[in-house]
Amino acid sequence: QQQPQPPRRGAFIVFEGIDRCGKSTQTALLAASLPNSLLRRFPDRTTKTGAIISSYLSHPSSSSASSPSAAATPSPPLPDEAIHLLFSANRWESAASLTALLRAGTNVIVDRYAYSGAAYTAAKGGGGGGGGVAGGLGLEWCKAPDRGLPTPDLVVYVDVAPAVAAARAGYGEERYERIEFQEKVAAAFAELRDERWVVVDGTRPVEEVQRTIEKVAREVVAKAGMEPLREDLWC
Ligand code: DGP
Ligand code: NA
Ligand code: NA
Repeated sequence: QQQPQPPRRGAFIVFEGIDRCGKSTQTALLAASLPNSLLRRFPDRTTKTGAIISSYLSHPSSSSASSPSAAATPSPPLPDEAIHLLFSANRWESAASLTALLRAGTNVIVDRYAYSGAAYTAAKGGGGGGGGVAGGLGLEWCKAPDRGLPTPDLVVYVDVAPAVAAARAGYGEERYERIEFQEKVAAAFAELRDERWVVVDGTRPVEEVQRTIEKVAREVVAKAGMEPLREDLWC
């Protein structure tokens, strides 16, 4: 008599891109069309680290402590290094549950991951990280805290020029939404690209982008069950 087979593992699909590239629309469409899938996003603003991150993002600069409504003993602004580690911690908080879902056979789609983590902080450190800076906010320093996270099977990079994204509704509401900064983020993303990335043109019509992504995602889902799940991002 045959033992029941363990479920095929699910595929781990990450979406990345600059602000207002259309990722959130596309992750939702893929989650709706891909069987047995679930959508998560980072930062996960529902956890304790997420609440600090959300407050940080909603302030245009670090001057919130000087607002009239601030407490008598305002907390000092978060240094770039500290908020970087909180974003990473926010991903580590979910790592075990993501892994469990994948092992149970669920396809996990995430809106942003460690690539955003490295790209957004490296952009503060003076560019795309190509300068070979090892310390400070250089790209290698930025990647370090996320090393060893679950490794995606596919990274969908939704490519939109910063000037095009800036013309979209709602732009400028959050801290990082400035064109010059987004140019640096895009340059840092380009440094992070590897063989698991697929770049899609985010300026095409929504349904066309969706079809392109769904086709690639279905191929990756079909193959994912044949490879072990890796927990060795950037190792
Ligand atoms: P979103 O909810 O996808 O719009 O992301 C919020 C903002 O935070 C967006 O500007 C991208 C940025 N972001 C996402 N993840 C990280 C991260 O790990 N580190 C930093 N510094 N910024 C991040
Ligand atoms: Na945003
Ligand atoms: Na978004």
